[in-house]
Amino acid sequence: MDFELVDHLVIGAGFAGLCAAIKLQEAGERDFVVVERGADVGGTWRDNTYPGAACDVPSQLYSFSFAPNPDWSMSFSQQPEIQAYIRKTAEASGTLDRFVFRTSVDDATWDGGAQRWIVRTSSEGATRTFAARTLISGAGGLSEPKLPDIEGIGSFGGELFHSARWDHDTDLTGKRVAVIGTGASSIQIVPAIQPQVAHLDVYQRTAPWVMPRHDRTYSSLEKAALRTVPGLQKVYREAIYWGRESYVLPFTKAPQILSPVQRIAAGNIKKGIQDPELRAAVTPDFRMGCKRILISNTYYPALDADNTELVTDRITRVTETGIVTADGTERPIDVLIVATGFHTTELPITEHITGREGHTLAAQFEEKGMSAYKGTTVPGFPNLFMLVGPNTGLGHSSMVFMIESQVAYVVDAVRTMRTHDYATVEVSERAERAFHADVQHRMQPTVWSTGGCASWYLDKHGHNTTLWPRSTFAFRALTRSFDVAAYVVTAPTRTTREVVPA
Ligand code: N01
Repeated sequence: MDFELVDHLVIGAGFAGLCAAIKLQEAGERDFVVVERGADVGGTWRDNTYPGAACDVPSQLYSFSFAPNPDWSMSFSQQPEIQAYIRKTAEASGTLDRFVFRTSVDDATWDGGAQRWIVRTSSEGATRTFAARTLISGAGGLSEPKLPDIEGIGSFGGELFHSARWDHDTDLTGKRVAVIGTGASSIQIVPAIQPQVAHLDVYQRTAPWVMPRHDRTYSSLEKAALRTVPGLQKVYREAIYWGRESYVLPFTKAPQILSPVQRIAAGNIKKGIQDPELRAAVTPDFRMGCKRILISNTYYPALDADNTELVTDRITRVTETGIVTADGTERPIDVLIVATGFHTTELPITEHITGREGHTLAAQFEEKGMSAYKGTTVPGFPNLFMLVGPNTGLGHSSMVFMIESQVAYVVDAVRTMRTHDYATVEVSERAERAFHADVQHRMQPTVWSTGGCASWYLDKHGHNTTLWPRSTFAFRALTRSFDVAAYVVTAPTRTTREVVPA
């Protein structure tokens, strides 16, 4: 078998993988490859092209601190603009020649003898195998669409697609359309397609809290000022950052503080919907913040439109021509859009990564619960670094901030390995357990645990394995430098020429 020796193999070319590539290069690491199954950079922003797709975190913060963009057209950017930003940043970084597109990671197996990850990839039938010193996963938490397990869904005869795999060849004009789900994706899709379709059924299992969206277009003067006034963009970004950070206390320690905000969301319902029955149907029965707080000025009016019906009866099955609910009603449709979210608590990439003891990361997570030291490293998986790993998600601020923090940690780990000639670094079981216990302890008073809802933040045991229960600056402080004392390190045992498949 031919191996391609590389120092670092990065999985995924979204915000996380791209950030890793840029920062590795800046640190003088030249020998790395980024493997991406899609045809372009962008990750979730490349894949989610549904009508109305936009960010609900302000653009100034939802961008790299090292690649500020004074030209955002709006305070909350639309998907095409974010995707263009990611592409432009990738081009400007000079790292794109290290990216291998349309290539999937089939499996990555730790070879203890060679002290390398043996990574098999495939691209349209052709395979390549890399032997990498470190494996950096930027595969993301929102990459694998989750289809609802509803009886008969496979027999539906019309067009059916997931929100993250939008079928742009399907013209919705004049059609009867159903959307299943009322999460962040759905509340953007519904108002975008409602004026176009003949009839729209929105299937709601749980009503979300939806705040007004304070979006606005930046004037040319503002953009010019951001471009030319020294330090202005940084100060602006900081102000947005601290505004967002003010949510940490209510989310994590004192959810009752959110009561006035919840009243604003209740006002948004009143403003957007005239029908009292519909108002009652969309009013959540859990505390705000328990599920992601959504923002929209157009969702409620779209639900209130004459051609829309909100269906709250449980779906029992899908037929060839429609959807049947528990009350026996069948609503005929031409197109079925499932906006039912992603595999978040199982992280699909973990099924493809096999560690030191011969089991997959998925199996370890299944047995011990999904957890990683500082959201990044896992015992039994030497030289593996996860970006956007367990308990790094946010309910209030920008994931790009978390990604930059984690990447700084990983790059410092790589630097430490070079400086001290460590062949492997593996977090100790003790350090990881202590970290996990602290995270879960802090999770207890949070609104995600006490707010009275079921959410994708929680795994099947009710543990929150997805969100970070502290401030983002606390996370940044924890990841500022690589704390080698928490790791078991080994010296090189072989030369790189002696790689042998496991
Ligand atoms: O998915 P979701 P999403 N039958 O999991 C319902 C990010 N994002 O794609 O609440 C019927 O939030 C489910 O019901 P319930 C963001 O992090 C960001 O909308 O579980 N319904 C829910 O209503 C977000 O959190 C932006 O009872 C079923 C919906 O489907 C994450 O992506 C924009 C069902 C799923 O909601 C995911 O958002 C968009 C079933 N069998 C997304 N299964 C930004 O703006 C599920 N549901 C940054």
